[in-house]
Amino acid sequence: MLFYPPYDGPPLGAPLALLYLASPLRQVGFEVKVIDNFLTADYEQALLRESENALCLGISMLTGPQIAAAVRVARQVKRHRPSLPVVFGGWHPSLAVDQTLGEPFVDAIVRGQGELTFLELVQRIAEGQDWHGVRGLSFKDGGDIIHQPERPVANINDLPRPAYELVDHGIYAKHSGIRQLAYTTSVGCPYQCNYCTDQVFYKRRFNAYHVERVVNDLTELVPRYEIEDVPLFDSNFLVDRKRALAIARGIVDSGLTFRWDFQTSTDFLATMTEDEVRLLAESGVYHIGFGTESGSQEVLNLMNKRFQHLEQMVETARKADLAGIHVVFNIILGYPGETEEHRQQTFRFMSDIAKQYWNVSFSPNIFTPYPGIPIWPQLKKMGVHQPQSLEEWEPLALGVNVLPWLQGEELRRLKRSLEYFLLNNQLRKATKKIPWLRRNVRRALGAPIRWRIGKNRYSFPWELWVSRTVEKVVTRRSLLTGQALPKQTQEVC
Ligand code: B12
Ligand code: SF4
Repeated sequence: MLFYPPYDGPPLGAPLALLYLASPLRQVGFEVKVIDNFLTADYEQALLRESENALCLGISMLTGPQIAAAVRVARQVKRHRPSLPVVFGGWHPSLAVDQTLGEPFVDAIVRGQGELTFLELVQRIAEGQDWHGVRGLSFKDGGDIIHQPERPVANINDLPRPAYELVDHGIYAKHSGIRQLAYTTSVGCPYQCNYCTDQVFYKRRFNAYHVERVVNDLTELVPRYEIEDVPLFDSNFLVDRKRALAIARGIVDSGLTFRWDFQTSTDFLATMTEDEVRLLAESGVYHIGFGTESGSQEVLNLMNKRFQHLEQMVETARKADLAGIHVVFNIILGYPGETEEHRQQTFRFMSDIAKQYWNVSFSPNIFTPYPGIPIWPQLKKMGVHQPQSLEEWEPLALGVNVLPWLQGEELRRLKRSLEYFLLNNQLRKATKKIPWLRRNVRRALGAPIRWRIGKNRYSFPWELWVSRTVEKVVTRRSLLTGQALPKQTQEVC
């Protein structure tokens, strides 16, 4: 039994981690049940029912909201059938091993890449053998916690295709509104940003499928499951640009039409030619996410992002714009060492890019420290409280502020400048297609907003009051006509 706990937001296709884990198990004859809240609304009851005959329960977990349901379910199942091994895996348990294994309802943790370790463990359970010697596994033995040595990361070309056939993809489409197939062409990123744990998990090795495998998989799976959209879950898709372009060429040559998107860093896209970026678009790439993080080179250096330069962000926006690809620039605010001046630099720099290129949106967030990130020793010295139990990590959703240096008046100013930054971009987008409105709205609101961002002056925020009133009027009018409004995502604009 494999369980994917609910997270906030619509699904991004079926839970890929579980489909990856299921494949090698099914190849040697085990039956695998994938359970999540989208497939089974009464997932807690279903897990209790299924646990009667199960060999073990595997639970995947990220830091944040998934923890609550994972804990609840594991407790219930353990109470119901105490002898059933409960195994946790995924990013959170792998990065906070002792703390997670310290919980009474966890028997073992598969650290890092899971396919081979989990297969070996399940085989041992089925054969009634002990768990000593399973590389990559941490487990309880009586009162002791045993950590087996690390298992080297396997070449992903040697691992089977995820068991997509296990789930009904239409169910996820009902919730997200689009038929999606999550797919990974690579794991690992060669960089070492100080706030990211990819280096801990995948050891900085870019471990990627050969071009033929990706193209064959997609050309087979997309028509089979009537897929419209393929979000890639790679950490940094463009690390090998030649490979990425060959994949795009393969998709074009296949004659299939579907859209796909990925995340990568600006240094890779900026150094591609305009024609190469156009080829990505021609193959269906409609959106790319970038961890641009800051408009200050000093802050980027503090993050250990020396590989990324400001002019590359502009170049990325330009080339993607030419090709008709929408881009999201993620921004981290409040990183240790960032001053208010750095922050203003970021807002000014990003606003300037947005002024030139319509295709750019932003997703700004306050820095949230997750377990295992390399900068933790410095954070502790700076007074950040490190959660002391599994459940203390649960409220750490994106945007939660736990930074002692970003409180009070400074935090209020940050929030205000952020609101102005987002409003400026919303106005820009809202008035894009109507030139006369653009001219007038810009004169009335755009100029003062840009002045505020430039001068860092946010007292008497009349533009925000106006915008909120307009928003309310629009909402009321829509309710009157009975038209359902989508939920506003304030952070992405
Ligand atoms: C897609 C994704 C999401 C999706 C997942 C949706 C879905 N349908 O799967 C969503 C949008 C939910 C998401 C959310 C978040 N994400 Co996210 N996400 C990713 C991403 C890009 C891919 C994950 C993935 O599926 N990979 C493919 C699968 C095959 O790999 P995998 O999940 O790692 O699984 C393997 C192993 O981990 C292991 N394994 C996993 N589960 C289990 C279970 C068992 C029993 C076993 C034995 C093994 C095992 O075996 C698998 C096969 O090798 C990763 C980055 C990355 N490159 O992995 C970030 C990443 C996992 N996310 C991250 C973060 C920070 C978040 C958020 C916490 C941010 C936030 N606070 O809002 C949120 C979670 C909170 C919330 N909103 O619910 C961090 C992880 C931090 C952490 N400590 O958990 C990552 C690593 C990004 C990064 N580089 O920092 N994310
Ligand atoms: S470039 Fe992205 S994936 Fe790579 S280390 Fe930095 S944040 Fe992590």
